[in-house]
Amino acid sequence: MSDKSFLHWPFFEPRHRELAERLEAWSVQNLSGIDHHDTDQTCRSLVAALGRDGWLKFTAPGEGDAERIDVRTLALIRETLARHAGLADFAFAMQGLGAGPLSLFGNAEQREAWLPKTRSGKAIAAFALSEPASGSDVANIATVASRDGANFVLDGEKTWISNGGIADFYIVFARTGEAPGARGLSTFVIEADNPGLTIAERLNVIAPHPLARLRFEACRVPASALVGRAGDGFKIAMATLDVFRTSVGAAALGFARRALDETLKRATDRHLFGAPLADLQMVQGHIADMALEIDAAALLIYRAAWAKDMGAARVTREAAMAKLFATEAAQRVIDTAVQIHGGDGVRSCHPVETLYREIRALRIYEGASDVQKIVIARSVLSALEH
Ligand code: COS
Repeated sequence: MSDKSFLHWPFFEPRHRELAERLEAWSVQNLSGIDHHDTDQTCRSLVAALGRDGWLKFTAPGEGDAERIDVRTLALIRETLARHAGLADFAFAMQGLGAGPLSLFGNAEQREAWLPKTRSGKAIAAFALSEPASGSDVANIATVASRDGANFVLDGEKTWISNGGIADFYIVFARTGEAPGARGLSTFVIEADNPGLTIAERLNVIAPHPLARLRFEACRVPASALVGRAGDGFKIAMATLDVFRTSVGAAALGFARRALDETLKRATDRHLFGAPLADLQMVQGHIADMALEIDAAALLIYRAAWAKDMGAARVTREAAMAKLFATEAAQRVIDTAVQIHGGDGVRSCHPVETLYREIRALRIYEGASDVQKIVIARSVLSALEH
């Protein structure tokens, strides 16, 4: 049983504690024995189940709910799902990231067209930002959207697109040329069945999930596909990432908590030199380090989430710190868990072996660790100027 004492930290309200308890029970019921062979089908089923049982409504605001996304809720859901099953966290998170630009910047028609479907699990969303020649350097995006009368025509490629191949719509960032660099990008919502959009390649990675390279060839969309204002694409991408980067840290935290849970089981069940592993001071040292990294990561994550929920205009630095620390710390925690499990730790499909594969990409996607350091350093340095 994972440590739940953090739920009594002052960042949380009673509704957060109630939700964490309900989701824990739901996860125990619904997330055992997830099939990792056909990840397309598994992710479709997970989106449908998460939608059916009301969890996806927290990925985008809508009727009867809070007006804004509650980042503490997003983070709590991601850490809980990640602790039970990485693919469930993936299915939830990508629905949020794909719907994010619509809920934050979309007009009423766009929100009405898509958000009820993403919230109920009836449409799968994807966020298409990275390109073969620009992952970290977003201002360098080469996909072009040229105006043609009342339409835009997109040409270019996007890669590492999660949900690529199973999504019903893609949020696509392309160059519209209002200005050079970051000020000349715009955001579009494009349906998967647009004839100008094809899946150029499906990509296999160490922790498999739906992932693809997309090709846009004379991909024609009406002006109504533009999300926010032309030229604001970079800011829309960054503001969306400001919300969701904290939740990547939360997923890493969920993986790390699971690694500690598995380690505690191992250290008490397994005997060595005539006593449980947990009696060895060297093992106790590892357990202390793991618990410390987990609490430090949780503090940074829920600080960033709480600041955003309290109405901070920008949490770029807090979100970058949360993502950077939590993903790097989780990698260390999981590596220690593998070590303490000995041979079992590297056995295919053992829980800690799965975690070891799952954590790696989180230090890369939605802003690699080095990018987070740039963001943090710029923020610290710019404070000197004011
Ligand atoms: N929210 C709102 N506006 C933002 C912002 C944010 N978080 N971050 C930057 N901006 C604005 C800046 O204020 C600036 O506006 P002005 O032109 O009006 O001054 C503009 O956007 C350009 O910002 P900046 O000069 O910082 O752009 P850079 O090209 O130097 O940005 C980094 C560099 C590395 C920070 C950025 O490209 C980045 O975060 N890259 C990683 C992207 C990523 O996560 N990729 C993974 C794909 S998603 S899986």
